[in-house]
Amino acid sequence: MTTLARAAICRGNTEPFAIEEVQLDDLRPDELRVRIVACGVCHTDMAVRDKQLPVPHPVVLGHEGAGIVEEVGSAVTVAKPGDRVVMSFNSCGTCPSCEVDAPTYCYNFFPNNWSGVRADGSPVMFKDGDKMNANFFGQSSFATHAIAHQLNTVKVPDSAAHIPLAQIAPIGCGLMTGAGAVLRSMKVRAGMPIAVFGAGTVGMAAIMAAKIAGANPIIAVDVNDGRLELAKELGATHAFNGKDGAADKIKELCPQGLGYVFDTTGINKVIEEAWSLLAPKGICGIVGASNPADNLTFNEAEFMGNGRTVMGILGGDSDVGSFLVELLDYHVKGQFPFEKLIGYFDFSEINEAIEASENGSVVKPVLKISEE
Ligand code: CXF
Ligand code: ZN
Repeated sequence: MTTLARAAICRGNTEPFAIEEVQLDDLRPDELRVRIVACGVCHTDMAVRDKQLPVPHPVVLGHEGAGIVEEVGSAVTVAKPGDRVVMSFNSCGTCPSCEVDAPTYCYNFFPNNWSGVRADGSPVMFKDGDKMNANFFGQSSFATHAIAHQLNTVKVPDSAAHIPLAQIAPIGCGLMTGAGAVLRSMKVRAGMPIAVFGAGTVGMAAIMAAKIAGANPIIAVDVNDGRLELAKELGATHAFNGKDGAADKIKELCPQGLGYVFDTTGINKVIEEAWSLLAPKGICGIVGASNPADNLTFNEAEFMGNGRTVMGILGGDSDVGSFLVELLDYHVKGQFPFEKLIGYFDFSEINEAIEASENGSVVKPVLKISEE
């Protein structure tokens, strides 16, 4: 028997998201139905709205959901009805990347996250009896209810029982990406200098994680002075405006070069300049969404002679389950204070939340969808 839900339907960027009635399919053995309490808004939702990613329209987006499990399929072991859960991206669990706990590079990422249907082609959502594209990142959490999966659902540990789900919701995307880039992908060493370019959710998470790792100095670069102030509150030891000779200031501060540069801007000229600031054995981590036509140019002799690494990073090399629990532990201890990035909106204000994300007035908008 299908479940009735209300979902925000995206029909492109010429009309606002509209909250309408939909029906959710019955659960498969490895699926959970989650009553959504809250969902963060991410720039990837807007990239899909703007057709920059190959997700079919109309579609129900939202991929930073948190909620309470209502029902589970027969093979689900990650959570049971009544559990508080947070959701992240989905993966196949069996490809060569998943086999080595690197699901962000899942060979079957598209069918499991962006096809609009389950990986086997069946719809998870209907509207007036017709298929509705959903299963976005294995959830589609801009809705009162979502079908999630065994591999993208994490039970919130009891140690975080006192933290509201609305606060925890955004942990499964940008926060995980920035923190994972520092702690898992680049494995930042204590005492080494790092510069983070772009102080949005991913950059701020990287700065908080760099502090956890003991990096020093931790340099934030952005073009927005308000963001730079917040970056300092979260752990940056220095903050330079990118419009104001940031590279020269970094060279003056760290004449031997930087152990790590981390780019979240996706702007090739920013990345090339950041790369030029690296010390011997330095790592340049890249996560920013870029123009698909862009290339990067590096001097080959400097690249080889200094033993530099240029590292493309997806989702902070997160393995979902254990890493999200680790990040929640840092959050509970006050070492990962991402609540400072959040601005809350009612579900009915979804278009205002998106606007706040796009105009930069809120770093991480979170929609409150139901009471906990
Ligand atoms: C994703 C990209 C693929 C891995 C998880 C995070 N980004 C979403 O916005
Ligand atoms: Zn995202």
